[in-house]
Amino acid sequence: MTVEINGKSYEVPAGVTVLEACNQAGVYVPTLCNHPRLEPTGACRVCVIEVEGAKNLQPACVTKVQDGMKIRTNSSRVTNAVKFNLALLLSRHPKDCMTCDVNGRCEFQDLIYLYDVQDIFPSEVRTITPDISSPAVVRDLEKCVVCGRCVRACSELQGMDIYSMVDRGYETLPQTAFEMPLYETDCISCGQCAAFCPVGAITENMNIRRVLEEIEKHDKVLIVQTAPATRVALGEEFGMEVGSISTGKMVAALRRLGFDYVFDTNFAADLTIMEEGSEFLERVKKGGPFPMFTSCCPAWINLAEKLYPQFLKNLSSAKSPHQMLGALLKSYFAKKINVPPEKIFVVSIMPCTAKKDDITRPQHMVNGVPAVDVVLTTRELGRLIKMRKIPYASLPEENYDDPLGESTGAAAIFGVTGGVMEAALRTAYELGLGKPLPKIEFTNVRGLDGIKEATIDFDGKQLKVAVAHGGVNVRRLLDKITKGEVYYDFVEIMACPGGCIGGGGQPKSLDKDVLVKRMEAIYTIDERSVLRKSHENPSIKKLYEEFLEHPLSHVSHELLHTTYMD
Ligand code: HC0
Ligand code: SF4
Repeated sequence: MTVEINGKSYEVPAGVTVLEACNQAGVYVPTLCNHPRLEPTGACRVCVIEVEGAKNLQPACVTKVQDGMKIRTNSSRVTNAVKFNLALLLSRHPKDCMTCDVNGRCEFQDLIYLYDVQDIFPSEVRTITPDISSPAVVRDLEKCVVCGRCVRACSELQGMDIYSMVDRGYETLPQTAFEMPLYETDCISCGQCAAFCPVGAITENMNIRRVLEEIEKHDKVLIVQTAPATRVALGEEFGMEVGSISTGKMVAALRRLGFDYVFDTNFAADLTIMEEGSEFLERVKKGGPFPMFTSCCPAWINLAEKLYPQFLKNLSSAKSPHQMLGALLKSYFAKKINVPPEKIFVVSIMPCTAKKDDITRPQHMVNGVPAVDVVLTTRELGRLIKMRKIPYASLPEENYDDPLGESTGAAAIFGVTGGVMEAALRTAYELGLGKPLPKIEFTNVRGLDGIKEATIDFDGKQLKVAVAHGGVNVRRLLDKITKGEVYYDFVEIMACPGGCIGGGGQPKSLDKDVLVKRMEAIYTIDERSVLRKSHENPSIKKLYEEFLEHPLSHVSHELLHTTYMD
């Protein structure tokens, strides 16, 4: 189709919205309630444009282009309307931006500045007590701009419907049922609502201060571990391109922040494969229970415990990799460096907010102390690095510390949907059948389709596997399994869209292809790895020789496996 935007002609595909057409043409249209990964609603009226022949201004995000359409985005009528709508929102918004957790990273603040909006209307700021009930997510609805992105993220992507817009007009707010504290609802702590919030109304429950205090005191051995998915996203906080891999810079930054040891959660992902893969082979021998579900995603564990308790017996008993590493640090490593476990402080850098909730589980205590003391999201680490003015982009690439820093390509792909399944298959095949894999890549469990299925030939036995990511797809798959419509031997579940690359603690992004780009980065790390199968990791082999003996040993069960709450 041909459209005219601000007097210039452009060819655009049929069926796109005016907003998409303008974006493709490189013409800026401001947005607030719109997000490229959510259904548009046209609620905030910040993207209004003029269409020749139409009496009223139209919201660009929900108006479809028509052939020959004449659009104006830069008339004074449009600009005045945008300014007016923003000024109305500003009258309802607190003015404490300087002390807000998202100061400098707030879409609303940017628009107020960009449009030179003045505080012209009488203040109507509401007094609302923040909801700090959840260890994962904090809601401060005084700051809400009523864009509805949290509501849509929670329902469209996660299928959880925890929030709905309550009250009308000026009083509207995204509320939980009966305005219950978030932690008392069925919320699974995935943090998608926080990742999609354009302002500071929903954020992760921040723990930066606690970490800074420990660094300052430094009366404990300070250990940090980093998740597979943080290394392909942290760079975004520093203006690097989406999909940049900055593993070495991240390690270097963590050393400069003051950590004594920088270890890799990927090491423990390899360990998880050894334990979970062996558990699967054991179930094959014993005849079930099937399907076996992966257990590394804590939001999925929350979902299973709250809404699918019938599957708790099917969950692998393996702890998630960061908990395994925490447990080893406060036992094996503590002994190695001759420091009591209570004198070790472990921080996990995770793309995930549910891990903040996960570390509070009593099952994760080791030698009387929590295995992991604090979880920081990728976003929080970005802020910490900025606070210390560490020049991230120009840092040298440094390596993880030994021995809990070595990992394979199989561990790297944990960060993306299908990765845990593929890593497990690489190892289960070779350990179970005692012969090398004909092809290392299991491409049919890759990609961003919500539910993926594959039948794997295990030397004549046909293994049925499935992978689901994003709560809405996860629930669809679980409902089918419950009804007996489908059968699988092994199922990987990740609650967030894309798996951990799309975790609720990852840098916020308005790039609609953000998941594809981060996914490609993860597979690049795998391809570049010398070792690509968990059972080939020399440090893992050594750990079994020195300490754990063999997968599913007594020590492994004690430290690396867990139980769930009915
Ligand atoms: Fe993940 Fe993990 S892969 S859950 O997605 O298994 O958060 O990145 O750290 O623990 O390894 C998140 C990412 C992890 C864990 C690992 C698993
Ligand atoms: Fe919904 Fe996840 Fe937010 Fe909970 S944390 S309200 S489940 S999006």
